[in-house]
Amino acid sequence: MDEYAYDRMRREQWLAGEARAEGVDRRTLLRMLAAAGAAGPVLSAVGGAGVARAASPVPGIVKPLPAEWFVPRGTNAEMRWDSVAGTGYHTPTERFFVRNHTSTPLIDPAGWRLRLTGGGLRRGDVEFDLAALRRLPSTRITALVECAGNGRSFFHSQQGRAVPGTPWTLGGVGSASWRGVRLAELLHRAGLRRGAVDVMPSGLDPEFVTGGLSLGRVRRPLPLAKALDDVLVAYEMNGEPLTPDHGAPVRLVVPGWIGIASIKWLGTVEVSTEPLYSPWNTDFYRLFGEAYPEGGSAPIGGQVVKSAFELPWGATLEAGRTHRLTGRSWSGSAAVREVEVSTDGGTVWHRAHLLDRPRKDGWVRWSYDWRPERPGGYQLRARATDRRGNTQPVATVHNREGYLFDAVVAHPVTVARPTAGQAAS
Ligand SMILES: Nc1nc2c(c(=O)[nH]1)N[C@H]1C(S)=C(S)[C@@H](COP(=O)(O)O)O[C@H]1N2
Ligand SMILES: [Mo]
Repeated sequence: MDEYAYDRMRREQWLAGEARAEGVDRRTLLRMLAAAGAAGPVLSAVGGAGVARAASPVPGIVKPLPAEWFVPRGTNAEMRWDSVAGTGYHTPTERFFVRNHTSTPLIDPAGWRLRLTGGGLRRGDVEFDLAALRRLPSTRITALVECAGNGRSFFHSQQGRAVPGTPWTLGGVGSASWRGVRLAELLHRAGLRRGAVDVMPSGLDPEFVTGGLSLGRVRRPLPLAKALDDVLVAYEMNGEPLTPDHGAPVRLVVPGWIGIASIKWLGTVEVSTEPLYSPWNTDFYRLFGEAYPEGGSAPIGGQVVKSAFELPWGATLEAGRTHRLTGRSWSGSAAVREVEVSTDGGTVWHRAHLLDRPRKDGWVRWSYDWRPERPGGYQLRARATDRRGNTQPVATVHNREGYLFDAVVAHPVTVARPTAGQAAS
């Protein structure tokens, strides 16, 4: 099921009055879309009624955010790539990036219910509590969660054009193992009506307020075909119950789709016989700019190819020694086929050694041994290619919101003369 084609179709249906936009009235949304087309992203300002937790560098996030592991970014926390070498294939939960539109709610698991509702159900509403969910057949999957804006800051720092929105470097992504019940299982148990077309999961976090308007709960429709395919209603992350910041007690995991699809703190799932539309459909995830049509591109689809070094920005390395450089590469559409590293500004590329068997919905760890002889400043580059032939370009075509940065990132390091005491080693 193609996310891109789906969102474009729903948007056209909505503009033609054939899809329902629940929660926000049509005039308001049209006004916001017009503003988005003219003046920058609508969803960058954050209001919301969450509890501010003063001790945290990011009010609204519950878990500790040590400065060695995270960079605070507004209501979000970015994972530091220089902190994850040697942490294993999956991102440890305590190091996983957090993207909150408002703030993390604390939900009592005993009182929590998931309600399936809507005209697309044959026998009316159905509720599951956590115990009921845990009694159902469970599935474990590996999937990345990656924010659509991951890499955004490089539009400015590397390509010279500022873009608004959260200035992620490359740490708006994580890999985890997820356990839960397939959404298909719940939908079949609830009983689907033949005319059901869309599924709208909705979060229990505070309503999202921007420009004085509440857009309601964070929610984003999925086509029934995707919902019945590989979507997981997850209650475990990396073998433990979900933690508050990552959606406890239950979140959705939508493999291969941008992070916003994986609704946290899942409360209701509406099953509709009408096409559904929400502010989190890709009107706010479209590409604007001189390379795109006047009203913006069609909505963006899956994630692109990226690579990151597990190395501090501006690291100092000693000359005349071999350094094992490590990193990870991933792609939204296929397994990574190859990773190359350049240490000379992108002229000569060397094949990196892949440490994992490449897989779809996961990243691959790699290493490259580098022995710099001459002291000075260098830029390290890693470039991945996936099995569909998607590769990382020298530059990403500019788009105003800074989505889908896929260009090779130049990672600066300094090579220093060996200090006297170490020269003999
Ligand atoms: N209910 C709810 N779900 C949500 C969000 C949110 O703010 N509220 N943020 C979304 C976005 S934009 C992303 S990128 C992912 C981030 O998941 P994480 O915080 O577990 O890393 O959650 C998604 N699910
Ligand atoms: Mo996101």
